[in-house]
Amino acid sequence: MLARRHLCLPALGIPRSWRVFDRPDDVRELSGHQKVHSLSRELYPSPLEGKAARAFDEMPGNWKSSWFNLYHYWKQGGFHNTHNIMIDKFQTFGPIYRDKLGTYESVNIIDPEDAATVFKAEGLYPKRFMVPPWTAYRDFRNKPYGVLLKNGEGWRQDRLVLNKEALSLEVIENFVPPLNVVGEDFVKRVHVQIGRSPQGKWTADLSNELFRFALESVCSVLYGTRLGLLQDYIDPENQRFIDAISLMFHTTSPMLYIPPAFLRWINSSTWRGHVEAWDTIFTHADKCIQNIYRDLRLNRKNTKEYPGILASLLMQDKLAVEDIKATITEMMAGGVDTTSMTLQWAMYELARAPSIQEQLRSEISAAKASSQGDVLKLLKSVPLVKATVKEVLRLHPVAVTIQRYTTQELILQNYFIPAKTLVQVGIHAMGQDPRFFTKPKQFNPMRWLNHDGKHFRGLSFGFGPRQCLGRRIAEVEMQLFLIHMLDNFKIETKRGVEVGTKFDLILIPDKPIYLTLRPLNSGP
Ligand code: 2DC
Repeated sequence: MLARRHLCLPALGIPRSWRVFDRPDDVRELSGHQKVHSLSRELYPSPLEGKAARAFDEMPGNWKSSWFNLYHYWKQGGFHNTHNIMIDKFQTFGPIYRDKLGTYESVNIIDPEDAATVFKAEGLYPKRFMVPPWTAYRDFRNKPYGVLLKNGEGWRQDRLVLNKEALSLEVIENFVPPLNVVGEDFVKRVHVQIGRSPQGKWTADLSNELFRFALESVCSVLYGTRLGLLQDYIDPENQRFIDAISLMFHTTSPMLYIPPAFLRWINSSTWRGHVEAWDTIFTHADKCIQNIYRDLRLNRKNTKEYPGILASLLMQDKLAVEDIKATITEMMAGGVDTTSMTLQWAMYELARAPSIQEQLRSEISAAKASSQGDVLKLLKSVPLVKATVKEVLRLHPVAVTIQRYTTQELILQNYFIPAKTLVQVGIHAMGQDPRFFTKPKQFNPMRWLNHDGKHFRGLSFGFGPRQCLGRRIAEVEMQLFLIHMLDNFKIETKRGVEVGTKFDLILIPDKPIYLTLRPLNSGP
């Protein structure tokens, strides 16, 4: 590697071994001196011959002493602060840097045009960073991987079948009725809580209420049945499941950098907690799955209503039952903290922007009037509600980065990136950067409604065939939640309380958010 460095100087041209380039089909000017190439998959002699592109080993960043870095990182509170440390590093090193923390090696980018280059070259089998403790747990317990953790042809086969059931535009209409009812039930529950308070409003940290809402929602779509989580008394097993997911995420973050096998060997509490958490998750998901399986075999399933994703997959018989179970478990676990935290952030932002609440309310009432009870139609006429969800995810993404292993050599910011390099798009940092979003601190859903300046900026659910499988469920769930909540309540929060972000594998609020919900047609 080092020896190659000076061979890459323009006068000498690019060494043969670098020249496995695909033909750039489009070369855009960035800021005058940088060029970004997006590559087609065809093999072609390098037209970059003679152009200055710097060697991989010249890339800025602290990637040489990984264990020292990790120590430093830990000292900075890095296990809960990854997102802020990334922003600092982009400030220090510029729009691309190399990093190595413990065993975790990566190239990090922030520019949407670089993200475009990476995604356009991702190939047929896009591969993201494989969260090591998640595979370690499955290996340890001898459980099959679901689609989240599979790669290659096995991934693609499953994914094509699953897309049809969970992601394609035609199936959205199946999700709308169950998710709409769950949204309405949440509103009913809030009315009950308000009724119990002498002040006629409800002030609370809504985290747990929203966890329940999110689990109820995702299960209504996966299983086509209700768990009954929007009542005062709920089955403690469901609460244990919810708590296990938070613990699972929490114990994952240290194991991004320190191999799980090592933590297992020293019998650390992180590994033990992690195994316990997944055990709880799998046991409960298994129960839910078995119930549906039994109902199907005994022909007890109502054939008129949408049977849910699980039943639909089982009836189709295109995937092995074990694979279906593994993926449904992932979806059930993945659908709780993600949407609930996003909705919590949404209400926090809306509480601080009463005029946007008003704008949304007028959009919603107009859409309600014109759609006459057809919820699918309603969803087609609320662009500002949809933009609100996007804007919340820009400021508060669930995932700090979107990652891909490169399948071929690339040039990013004029550096050579070898094939099989882990490239991370820092979407959290991108969302805060004035180069890519004007007035980035401002919560402004309207920014998503004009058509320019959005190129590779809305990456909250990832991109392409490896994007979030739960995306459509999450979107419809969150849009309907906001529609019903805004149509019924004023959302308020204490002035002057700034809530920050904490990395707990996913990004979450760093302190409880207290929200006040007040019925719309009552007083101030
Ligand atoms: C965490 O550096 C930080 O949707 C790492 O519903 C890189 C990384 C890789 C994969 C990401 C993960 C981060 C955050 C959580 C994500 C995950 C992929 C899927 C998962 C974004 C950014 C999530 C939350 C799934 C979880 C499903 C699971 C419970 C089975």
